[in-house]
Amino acid sequence: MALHCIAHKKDLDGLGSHAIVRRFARETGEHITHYFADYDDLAEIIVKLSKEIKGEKIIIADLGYNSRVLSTKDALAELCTANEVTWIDHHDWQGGEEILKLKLRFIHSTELCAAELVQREFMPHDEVSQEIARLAHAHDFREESELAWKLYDVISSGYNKLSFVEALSRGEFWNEEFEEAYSKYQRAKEKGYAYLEEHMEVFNVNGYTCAMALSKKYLSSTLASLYLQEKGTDFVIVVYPDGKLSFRRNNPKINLRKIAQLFGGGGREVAAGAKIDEAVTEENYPQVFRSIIDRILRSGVLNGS
Ligand SMILES: [Mn+2]
Repeated sequence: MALHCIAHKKDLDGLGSHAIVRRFARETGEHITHYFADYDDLAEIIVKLSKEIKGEKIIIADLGYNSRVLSTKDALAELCTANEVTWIDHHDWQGGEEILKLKLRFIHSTELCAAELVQREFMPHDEVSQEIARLAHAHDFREESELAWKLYDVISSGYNKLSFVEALSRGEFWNEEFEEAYSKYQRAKEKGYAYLEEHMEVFNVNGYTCAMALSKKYLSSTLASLYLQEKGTDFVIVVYPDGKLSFRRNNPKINLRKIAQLFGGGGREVAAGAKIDEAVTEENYPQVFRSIIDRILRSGVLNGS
């Protein structure tokens, strides 16, 4: 039986999940195909596979549902009926109940990261998989682990995802190529932070403070938002040139999921994302910032402070 692994492409949890499934496939001798997905292309992959494969095993990991996935429910239903689908995730599934009625195995916990769930399910006694899961957990839960954060920088540097997954799946957690990608990315990161600093504004929204900044594309939303969070404002918004928005908070009273929903996005209370239909440039970003703040003010989601 052939195995198809669809998992998040942007962080150690997603690529770690890929690596553990790859190790599992090596052990069972199954042919594996990896799909490096994000929320904007998951629906497309589902539609494509629903037309192409039958009688195979599909593992979806570290990806929650979103409105685009809901809109491809028929294709997903077809995919689940014709194949053996396991969906492993740790995001908030409130609102995704329709999907869970389909013929699929759903493994979920918000206490663990996706790679840990994948490891427990597929490689429960394998030490290398346990180590991958441990590193993914450290990064996902923002814990201290030098290696986990260095690996995350390698991913953020644009390192080839399949090569990365292959190395991890062989128990190779660091090598010369990783080192080179990592050091190059340190210089890019410094530039990215300087740019963020120069394109940042602090707003007052219904009594809450918000640091918002325009980021270069190569600075990941995790790194950019962590940088802004250090400013100590109640919440932060990272804005990307393509209109992508990333929300994080310092103040637990703020529900970021609700704010992201104002812009057609979603996520969790503690971390959420959205996208506006507008390119954000050096020229228009102050107006874009203002209109984002205005929309939050008008919505009243932060009222009651
Ligand atoms: Mn994750």
